[in-house]
Amino acid sequence: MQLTRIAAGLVLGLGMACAAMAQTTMKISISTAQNSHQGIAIDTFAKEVEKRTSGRYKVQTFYNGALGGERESIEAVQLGTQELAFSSSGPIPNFVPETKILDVPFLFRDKAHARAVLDGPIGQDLLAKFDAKGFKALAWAENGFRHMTNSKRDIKAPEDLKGLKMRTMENPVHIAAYKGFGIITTPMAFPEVFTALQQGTVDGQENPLSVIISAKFDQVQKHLSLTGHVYSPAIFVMNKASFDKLSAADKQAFVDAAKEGTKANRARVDEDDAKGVADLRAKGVTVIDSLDKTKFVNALTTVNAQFEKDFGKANLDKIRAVQ
Ligand code: EAX
Repeated sequence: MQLTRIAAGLVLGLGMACAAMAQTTMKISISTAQNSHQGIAIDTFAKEVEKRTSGRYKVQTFYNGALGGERESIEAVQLGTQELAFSSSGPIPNFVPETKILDVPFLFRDKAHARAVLDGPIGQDLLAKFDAKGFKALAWAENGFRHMTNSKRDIKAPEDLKGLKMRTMENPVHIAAYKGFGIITTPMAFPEVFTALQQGTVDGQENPLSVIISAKFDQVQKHLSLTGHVYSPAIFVMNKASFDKLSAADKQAFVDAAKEGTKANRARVDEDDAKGVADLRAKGVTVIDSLDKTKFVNALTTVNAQFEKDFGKANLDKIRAVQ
C-alpha cells in the first residue's frame, strides 16, 4: 500500500515535471543579417518570449532570407507553415491593402513622427486589420527612411534618376512613385538584390542605411544619395490560429516581447543612422547629403494627386497632423 502510494506519487511528480518542461518551438525569420536592426528585433523578441513564458515557448530565429524572402515568409505565416515573421512593409499591402497608405513618399517628417503615428491610434487601427487576413500583428517596428544607391552616377536632383534601372520592393505604392521619378522599376525579393547589383542586372536600389550597411551594398554601389524619399515601417506578424491558441497571459507575453523587440530595433536604427554615412564614406562610397528635397517632392506632384485620390486626402492629412 505504502509502496503503491510512493510509486503513484513518483509518477505524478514526473508527469508534472514533464508538463512544466513541455516546450513549443516556433519559427521567425528576417531577410537581413543577424547583425542588423532586424536581427536585434527578432533576437530580443525570442529572448523575451522565452523569459516571459518561463521557457514554455521557444522562438527559433532565421536570418538572411534562409526561409525565403519577405513575401514568402508572410505567405508562410498566413498559411501557418511558419508561425512568425518580421518584415518590412514591402510586401505587406499585398496581404493587408489598408497599410498601403504608410508607404506614400514624403508622408512622414522624421522618425519621431512615424513612430508616433504607428504607436498611436492610426497605427493600432491598422494592426487590427491583419486579423481578418489570418494574421495577428503583434507590433509595428522600423526599417527606416529609405535612400537611393546606384553604380552609375551621383543623384543630386530628380532629373538624375531618369532612366536609372532600380530594384524596388514588391510594393505597389513604391513602384508607382518611382515610375513618377522616371526610374525603370524592377521589383525583386531582397535576397536576390546583392547579386543583381553585382551583375548589373539593375543599376541601383533604395533602402535605409541600416540595410545598406548590413547587406554590404557598399561593395557593389559607389553612389549614395540621402533622399529619405519614403519611410519604411516593419512589423512582427504571427499566424492568427497559433496566436489564438495561446492563453490570455501568453498572448500578452508575445505582444510585450514584440514591443521590446521594437525598442531594441528602433535604437539600432538610430545608431545606424548616426554613424552610417561616415562608415560608408570610409568604405569609398560617395555620399550626397545635401539635396533640395522640395525638388524631389515636386517631381511627384502627379503621382501624389493620384495617392490623394486613392487613399483620401483627409486620411493622409490625419497622418500629417500627428505631432
Ligand atoms: O527588410 O526588401 C527590402 O528592400 C527591405 O527593405 C529589406 O529586405 C529589409
